[in-house]
Amino acid sequence: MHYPPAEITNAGNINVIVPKKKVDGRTPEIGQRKGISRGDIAATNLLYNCPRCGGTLLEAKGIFSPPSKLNDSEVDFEYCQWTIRAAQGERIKLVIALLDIRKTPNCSTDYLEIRNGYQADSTALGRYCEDVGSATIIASNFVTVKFARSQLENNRPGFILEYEAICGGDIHLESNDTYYLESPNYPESYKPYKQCHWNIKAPYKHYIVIEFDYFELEESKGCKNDFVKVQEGRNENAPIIGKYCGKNDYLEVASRMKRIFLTFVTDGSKEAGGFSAAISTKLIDNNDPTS
Ligand SMILES: [Ca+2]
Repeated sequence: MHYPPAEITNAGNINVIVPKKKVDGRTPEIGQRKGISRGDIAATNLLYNCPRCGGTLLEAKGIFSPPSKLNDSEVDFEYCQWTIRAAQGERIKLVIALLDIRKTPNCSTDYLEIRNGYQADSTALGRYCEDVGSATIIASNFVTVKFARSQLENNRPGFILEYEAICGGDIHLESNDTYYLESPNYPESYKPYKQCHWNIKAPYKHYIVIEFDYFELEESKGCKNDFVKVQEGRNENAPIIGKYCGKNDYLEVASRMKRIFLTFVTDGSKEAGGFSAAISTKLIDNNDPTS
């Protein structure tokens, strides 16, 4: 809805469209005040009972499968292709929850194929035509999923594939290394409901310095909404060095030892530009009383 709620009514206090059903005793917000609706294909592919032969999936997570029957009973072959996209800096985790495809030598005619990227010659992560159990595949932020089957096998379900955009990971630095880390989707705004953890490790007798040359997160009391948390150690139980939010023109955080556990969390409303940081290692100087 791109008009004010009462734009085309003859009484200014009456809304044009009002939901009939109340949720928790309140009239729910609709239209632009609620947000942008999901793309049709992305939305329908999230459902088992409304599968499509191909499409673009932009949701942060979802589950999809091909139609249970061939689209056209006259054709003797069906070929479907989906692309899954996540934000820059994220990776896509795929889980083959079910695979039921006719087995052919080298999976030549009937198969599920997963590729990193979107070009035909991009790296194939796997081609499957027999049960692989619950296989998990980690890909880049752009994945192509191809499915081919012959008409004779149209009573088989094909596959059920779950996907999720994930962030974080391990960063192992050598002496004098610099690693550039950005919030997912940077330089665009980060997305709501993100939780990323990075395990940063420096070599023996080194400590870690994180220089944020750009830092802008939603400002909130106690940084309870969106925040970056830096901890001295290898997991979320480690001592906290600092928790940061809002806008910082220049922020530098250093550890005393060789490990940092870095967390980036966002809540459901108000996003900002995120962060861009250079992470480097420095030799611990035993003569320096602060080290
Ligand atoms: Ca937020």
